[in-house]
Amino acid sequence: MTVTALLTTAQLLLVSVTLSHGDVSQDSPITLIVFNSFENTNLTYPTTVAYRGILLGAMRRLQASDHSFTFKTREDDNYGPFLVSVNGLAGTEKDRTYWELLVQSADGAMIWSDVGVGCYIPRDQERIILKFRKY
Ligand code: B12
Repeated sequence: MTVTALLTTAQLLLVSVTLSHGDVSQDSPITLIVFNSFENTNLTYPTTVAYRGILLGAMRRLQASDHSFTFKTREDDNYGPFLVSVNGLAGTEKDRTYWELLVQSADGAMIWSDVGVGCYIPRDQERIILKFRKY
């Protein structure tokens, strides 16, 4: 095989990997909003998520880089990590409080996430709202 043929094969492989896997080096900017519905206060944290990465990963990145943001999860056998507390404030069964997970896309549409932080994959420019509320 000539050098040109080898190069062409390598280029074809690269194109096919890129098409199937996307640009793996690209992190997406997202915003985390911590909203306490009882006190009507919110804190805004710009952060990033890995390409097709989960929300929990973005929250861990943020916690590691910004010490004003902390959170704790509890592992559920069926659904994975349940978000128990944010910035030291925990939901309790006694008060029937919890951290709800809402998502606002770049076009402003708001959705209620039907999966938890371990399964949700944020998209570019999304605003993730962690809302402390009653159930
Ligand atoms: C009640 C309920 C809740 C209550 C639980 C508190 C309580 N003490 O009752 C509250 C309101 C807190 C809740 C919250 C959420 N829930 Co819910 N919840 C349910 C529901 C209706 C019943 C669960 C139950 O009582 N089972 C019976 C008991 C005996 O079994 P259990 O194993 O002990 O149940 C516990 C777990 O289910 C856990 N739990 C409840 N919801 C969730 C969600 C996640 C992601 C995790 C890890 C655990 C978890 O809390 C239960 C009580 O301790 C189920 C649907 C269903 N019919 O099963 C959805 C369900 C489990 N919830 C779901 C979701 C998506 C959420 C939220 C992410 C919604 C949101 N957008 O905020 C949040 C969790 C956010 C967070 N903080 O991590 C999904 C999970 C799907 C998935 N693959 O992730 C389900 C299946 C409903 C659906 N739409 O499909 N939930």
